Amino acid sequence: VNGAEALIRTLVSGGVDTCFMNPGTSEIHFVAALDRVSGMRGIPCLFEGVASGAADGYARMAGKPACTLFHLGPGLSNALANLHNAYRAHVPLVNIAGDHATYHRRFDAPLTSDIEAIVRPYSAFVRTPQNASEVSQACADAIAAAHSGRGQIATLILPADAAWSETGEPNAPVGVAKLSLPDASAWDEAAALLRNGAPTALLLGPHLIQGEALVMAGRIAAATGAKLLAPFAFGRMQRGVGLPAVERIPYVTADAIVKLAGLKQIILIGAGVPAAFFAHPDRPSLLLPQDCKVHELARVHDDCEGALEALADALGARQTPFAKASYVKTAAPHGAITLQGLAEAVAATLPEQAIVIDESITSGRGMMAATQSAVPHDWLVNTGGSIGIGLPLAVGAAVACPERPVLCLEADGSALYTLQALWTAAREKLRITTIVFANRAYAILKGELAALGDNPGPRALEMLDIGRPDIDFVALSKALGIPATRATTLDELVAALHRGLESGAPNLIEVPL
Ligand SMILES: Cc1ncc(C[n+]2csc(CCOP(=O)(O)OP(=O)(O)O)c2C)c(N)n1
Repeated sequence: VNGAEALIRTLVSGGVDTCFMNPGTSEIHFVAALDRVSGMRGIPCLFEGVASGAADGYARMAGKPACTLFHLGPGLSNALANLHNAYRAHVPLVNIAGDHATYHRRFDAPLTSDIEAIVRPYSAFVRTPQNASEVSQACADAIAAAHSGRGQIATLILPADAAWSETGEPNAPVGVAKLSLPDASAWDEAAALLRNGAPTALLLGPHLIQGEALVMAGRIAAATGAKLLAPFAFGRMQRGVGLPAVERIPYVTADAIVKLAGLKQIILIGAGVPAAFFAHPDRPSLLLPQDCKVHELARVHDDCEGALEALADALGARQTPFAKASYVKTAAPHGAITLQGLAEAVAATLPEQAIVIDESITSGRGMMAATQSAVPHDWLVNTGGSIGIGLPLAVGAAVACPERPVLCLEADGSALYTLQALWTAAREKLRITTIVFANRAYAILKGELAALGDNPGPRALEMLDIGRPDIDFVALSKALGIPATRATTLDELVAALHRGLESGAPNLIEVPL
């Protein structure tokens, strides 16, 4: 076998069987190996940011890493914005970039760059095997690193000669480290705080707003009266009927401060001290009241679930019934489009076990409230503030969960960073319904500009308009292979959502605002 085949075999035997890729010449041996090694599904993406965002969405839903394949430093650089989001989502990801053959680098051919330096800020692990015989072990170590803690980005840089040279049968075993529990004093102190009667919140990090951990948090909340909070940026939240409700800290600093006002104690479980998205000259960076005591029960890469269970035991809350959201059927809205009406249309049509990808920015502020008591579903949002994640996340989530409908709520400006994701969704026949909220503006930034106080000038305002020329998302979608329609009333939107979500195929709805 050559190094590329050894790599793919090691990936597949380590459970990594999906590769979102945009390859070039230096990765062509990896591509060729797809026909010689079975078990790896290659998914072509037309821009690297689609591949990195899809790998993030895949990992959030599959709970295991996909791999990516990028073309040297430039391909990797195109992937970085969504690698940033994946890094912030604490997902496992095996990130592979090709490089020139080891002996070719010194000739400074045009694509030469310092690949390790480009990717290091987002990678918990970076390894460049120097020859084919090092590839399998490097890959096994990368998979282990991707799985360690909560999930991390492990980058493998594969020189072309390490890919094409012959080597022995790959047999590197993948070892996975266990998560460590914090010291018992951490939950004893948390239990004492929860018993003292002061207004308290649990701030739940990634992986605690889903599954058993979410239920356990609900039991603790029911036993103690504590509030359940999630940061504004989270990877995946399970919600809807039957589950404990978790409140999301709002994006707008003033709203976040109001939400947290009155808290005397906060217990961090895999989450950091809540901070504003941006600093502002006359607002605080930290959102908690000044007299709020902060206790860290566990850090994100600890065994947070174990710590939560230990805390429940310390409180005698293991079996306490938790408060469940009860089902509320939302009536289908009618008439002219309003933001509240959009949220109701989503709540009224959301199918059971839908995966909602929310990059709706200003058009979707009412969506989570409207769907709190809907049928059970998952909610995925932007974790790193780098827009252009929604359409790729939808691709990754749909690949991970082909039997579940995916609803992608996408603002028009954000959609245009990674629109090529629609082509991958069409090619793979993914079950994604995308709504594009076409307000023809960077509306959130218009709000920021207005908040500066002086009347915004026309030249400044023009920078935030994306309606000149008008962008036709129906035509763009059709051009990329996805049937599309335009909904100009709530009735049309509800009908299009029913049709689209039931079609089992990709489709897109443009909603002009
Ligand atoms: C990669 C990246 N580039 C630029 C920004 C800055 N930015 C934040 S929001 C925004 C515009 C959002 O517009 P749109 O997606 O249409 O949503 P709207 O505000 O209109 O609801 C921009 C450019 C960013 N967050 N990430």
